[in-house]
Amino acid sequence: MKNSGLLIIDVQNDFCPGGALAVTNGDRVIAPLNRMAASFAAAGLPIFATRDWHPPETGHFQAYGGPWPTHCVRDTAGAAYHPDLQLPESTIHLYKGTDEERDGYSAFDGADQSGVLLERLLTDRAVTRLYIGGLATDYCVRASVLDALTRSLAVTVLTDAVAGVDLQPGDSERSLNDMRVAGARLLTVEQALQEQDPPR
Ligand code: VGL
Ligand code: ZN
Repeated sequence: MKNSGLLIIDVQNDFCPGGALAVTNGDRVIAPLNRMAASFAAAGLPIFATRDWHPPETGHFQAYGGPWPTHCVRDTAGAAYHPDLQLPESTIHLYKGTDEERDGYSAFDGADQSGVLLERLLTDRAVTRLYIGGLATDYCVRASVLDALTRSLAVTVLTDAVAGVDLQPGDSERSLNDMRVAGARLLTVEQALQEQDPPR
């Protein structure tokens, strides 16, 4: 598991049942991610968690010509992590979608509170393998996985720890297939935790 990192994407109130842009069963990702995060923390491995963190006025929102209802406005309850998500003390927190002009789907658009980009945070910790879960399969998870593969990182998508928007039926399935074809492995959290020596 050396050189591995866990990347938890956008497990926020607005993407969970009852939220402004609720993903069907979005909260199903929480228990497997809590399990994975506890295991990574116990092994001393880095954990990164992103929040979609939009300005109140952005071209990302329907009110300003974009595709989405208003969601995850910075510093609002909707943008907070879901209360059941248990992030270890060591978690590195990232903010994404902060620019008014860009959707900022990918975690690689994200930076920590000092503005240090994810790519740099990974390099500093010699992370070459990412385990990725969160919301939503067909947008931010997909974009983040494909960006990670482009940067020559080894990627495992945690299939029981993702859920999708599915604006068109089948979008999540097609996205998972795109990620696999691009080089990602698809494993459940249980399978990932069982592995002794993951391949590069
Ligand atoms: C997301 C739609 C809009 C995501 C973010 O986190 O996947 N989807 N903003
Ligand atoms: Zn968004």
